[in-house]
Amino acid sequence: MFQVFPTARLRPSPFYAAAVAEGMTAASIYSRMIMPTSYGDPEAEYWRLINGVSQWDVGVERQVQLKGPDAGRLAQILCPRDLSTCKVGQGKYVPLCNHRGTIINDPILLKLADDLYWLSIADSDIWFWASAIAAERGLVVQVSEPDVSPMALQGPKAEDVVAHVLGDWVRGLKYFWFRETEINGIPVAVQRSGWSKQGGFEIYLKDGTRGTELWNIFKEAGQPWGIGPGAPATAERTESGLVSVGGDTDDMTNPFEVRLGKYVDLSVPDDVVGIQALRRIKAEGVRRHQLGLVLEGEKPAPLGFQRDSILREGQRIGMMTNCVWSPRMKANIGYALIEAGVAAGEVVQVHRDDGLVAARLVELPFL
Ligand code: THG
Repeated sequence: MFQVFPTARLRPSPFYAAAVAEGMTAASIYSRMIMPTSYGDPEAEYWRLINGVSQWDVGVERQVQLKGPDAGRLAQILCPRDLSTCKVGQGKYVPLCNHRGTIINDPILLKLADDLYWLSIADSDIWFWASAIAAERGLVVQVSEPDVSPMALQGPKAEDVVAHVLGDWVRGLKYFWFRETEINGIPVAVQRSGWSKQGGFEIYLKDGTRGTELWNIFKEAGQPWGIGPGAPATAERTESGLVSVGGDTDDMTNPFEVRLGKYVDLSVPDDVVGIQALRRIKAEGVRRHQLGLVLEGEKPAPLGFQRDSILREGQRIGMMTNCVWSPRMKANIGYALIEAGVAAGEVVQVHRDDGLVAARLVELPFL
C-alpha cells in the first residue's frame, strides 16, 4: 500500500476531494494529474455503468483552448478530419497526428464560437504542440489551458439524472453537441459524450473552486436512479471497442491501423499536419491492424502493453495491448495490434507469465 499526494505538478482535479469522500481506493496518472479508477468494488461499478448511472471524476481530460481570429485555422491544421462543416455548439472526435501520420492524441473538439475552440485531450501534452505549430505558421491565436474540468455521468439512466438537474432540453442534445449554461450559478458546458458506449453526458465545470458543490448536486439528484461513483471502465470500453490512445497505440501507430480511419478526411488542405503521410499510408495500405482477442480459460492475463506478445506457429506476429475480464462475455478479452495478413477467426498464442495461452481473434467491437 502506498499513497500519492496532490502537488502543484501532480494537480488534483476540482473533484478530487469529492472522490476521496466517496471512498476512492485506486487511481491512475493521466496528463500529470490523479485520475480516480475505483471505489473498492469494480464489479459493482461495472454493473452500475451497464444498468444504471455512474458518476466519474474525469477532470484529467484537460482542455487546450484556441482563441483568436486564426483559432479555426489552427484547429484544422492540427486535425486531419474536415472541420469545415462543424457548427458552434458541436463537438467532434478528432485523432491528432504528427507529421509522420502517427497518432499523438485523440481529443473531442468543441467549437464554442467562430474564434474559440477547446480540444478536450487525452494523455499527452498538446498545449506545447499546438502553441509551437501556431507560432511556426505565424497564426494569430492564443493557446492556453483554461480552468475547465469535465465530470461524466454515464449509463442508461444518466439522461434522466441530467434532465432532472437541467431540464428536459438535455434530452434533445445530439451526440457530441453541447450547450453552455449554469447550475446554481456554477458555470458549465453540458455535452452528450463520455468514454463509454452506455450513453451519457459530460459536465465541463468552468470554475475549479466549485467541484465538490457540482459533484454533490448530481450525487443527490441521482439518488432515485441509484447513482454511485465510478471511473472509465476498462472492461466496458474494451467490450465496446473504444481505443485508448497511448494504451492501444505505440509510437508508430497510424489511425488506419486502429479503426480510426473514418475520422480522417484525406481531402483536407495540404497544410494539415500529417495529411501527406496519411495519404501515402492509405495508398500503400496498412501493415498492422487491430482485432479483438478472446483468451481461453478463466485465468486473468497480465494487463497492458507487451511488445511481440502474440505468436502464430512460433512466429511473433503482433502484440496484445490490453487485456481484461469481461463480466458480460465471461472471458478474458483484449486487443491485438497484429500483422494485417492475420484475420479474425484464427487462433493464436499469447504470452502470459506462466507460458502461452490460446486466443481467438475476432472483429471489434466485441459487443
Ligand atoms: N471526454 C472528453 N474528453 C476526452 C475523452 C472523453 N478526452 C480524452 C479522451 N476521452 C479522448 N478519447 C476518446 C475516445 C473515443 C471517444 C471519445 C473520446 C468516443 N468515441 C466513439 C466511438 O469511437 O465509437 C464515438 C466517435 C464518433 O462516432 O464520432 O466517444 O471521453 N470530454
